[in-house]
Amino acid sequence: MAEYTLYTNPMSRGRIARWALHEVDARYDQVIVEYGPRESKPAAFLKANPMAKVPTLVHHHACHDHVVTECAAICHYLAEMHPDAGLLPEAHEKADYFRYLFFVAGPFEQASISQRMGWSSDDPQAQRMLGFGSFELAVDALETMLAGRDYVCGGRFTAADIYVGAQVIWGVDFDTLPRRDTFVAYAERVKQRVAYRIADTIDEELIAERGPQG
Ligand SMILES: N[C@@H](CCC(=O)N[C@@H](CS)C(=O)NCC(=O)O)C(=O)O
Repeated sequence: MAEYTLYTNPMSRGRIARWALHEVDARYDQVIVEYGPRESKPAAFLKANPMAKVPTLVHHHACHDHVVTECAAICHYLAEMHPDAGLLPEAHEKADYFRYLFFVAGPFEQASISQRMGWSSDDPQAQRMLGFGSFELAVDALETMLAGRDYVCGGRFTAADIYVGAQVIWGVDFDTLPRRDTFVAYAERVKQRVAYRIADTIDEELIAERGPQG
């Protein structure tokens, strides 16, 4: 058995977890989980993740199985489990690392999804309660945070760039983010990662093999 089992679907956020697995050069088995009713999904997957969401990562570690869900957590967990990959932040990088990782996984993702669903409010009181304020505020904040630096922590790629990078790549490629120079340049930069290209190719080939259902 490989060290990890990745429950994923090629048309899902599971692509982020696959990218992270390749960044740390981990051995993993994949289980493709089809979209559909809960009852149609593998029992082991449902047991591992009561949310029935992909990606779900199971780490077969020293006679125990450890389940990790949430893409951002998976990126950081793999960086912790494989420190030689050099994806963990140094002490002086930790503030940016955790700030950006949590900002993008929380408020920024909520802002993007809300925008896609057409959920927004101009009411200042509602915006005070919403963790992301408004889509425009979250996008402007991310642009300011990424401006003038190559990566989340400055000049060096870390595990935070897998998650933040995937969100920005998605936003630029699918026009869910405004095409601002900072976003386009950052997306192009992180796409140059060898691990990104390997993982992306695997998922694109799976989509091609599987046909329109992805
Ligand atoms: N917050 C989760 C979101 C996971 C998620 O929503 N996954 C979607 C695919 S991108 C899913 O599994 N949808 C299938 C379903 O809900 O039945 C993460 O970041 O990993």
